[in-house]
Amino acid sequence: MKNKLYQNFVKNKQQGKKSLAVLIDPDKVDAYKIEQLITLATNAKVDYLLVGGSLIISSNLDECIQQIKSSCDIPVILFPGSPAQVSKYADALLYLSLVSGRNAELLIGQHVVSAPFVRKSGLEIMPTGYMLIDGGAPTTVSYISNATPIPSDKNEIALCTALASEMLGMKLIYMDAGSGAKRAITESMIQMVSSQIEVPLIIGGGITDPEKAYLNCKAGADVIVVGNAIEKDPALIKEMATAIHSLAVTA
Ligand code: 1GP
Repeated sequence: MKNKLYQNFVKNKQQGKKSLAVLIDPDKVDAYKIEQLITLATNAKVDYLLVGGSLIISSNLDECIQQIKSSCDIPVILFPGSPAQVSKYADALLYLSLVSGRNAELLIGQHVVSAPFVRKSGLEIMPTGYMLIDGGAPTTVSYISNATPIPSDKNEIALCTALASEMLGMKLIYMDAGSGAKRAITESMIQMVSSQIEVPLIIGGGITDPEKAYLNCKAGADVIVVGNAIEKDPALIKEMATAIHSLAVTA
């Protein structure tokens, strides 16, 4: 089926089913760690594995994804910090446009340069309006992107940015406080944005406990992304998944 994973996102949203995506930074894992994460993720029924990072130094992206794909059925979605992080071994690509910033390179420039090989990769492409929200301190993504994040209390800016992205044709909105953010995105911002957009909403950055993940979902997040907290304590996968999956499915 064309756009199989995206159809899955949409179906889950319609049914009120909330999902957990575990973010794997290829720089921070070795083969042993990947195996450990996959076992925990499979047992916890994790919905997606996101692979990528704002800055990747090692060159083991393909190997990392091949290992994941050979040991589990959880869909692998690329979350690239640059066009160099495109691997044909994944299932899909968050085709990110940094809509909260005014850096033309990250809005469209890098997409133009990499378009032919992204198309050739055969990956499912998910056009994503990527919004950086201030998380209380500079993060790797805010530094690398050279873009000012949306202030954490400016819900209306977040809403207008998300609405504009949706009207421009973005199929997903990803609001991110940045990896390791001191402050995760507020429920009031999530609520305001989710109540007025139709496409699935991904939330991440600084989510360290299951209660926060649960509250984010109740506020309207469809997919919760957790990276750092799980890197530090992989056993958290189970608690996060249980909290997120505990929300009632409506249809
Ligand atoms: C970062 O949203 C992701 O882009 C995940 O953030 O590592 O803080 O969980 P954390």
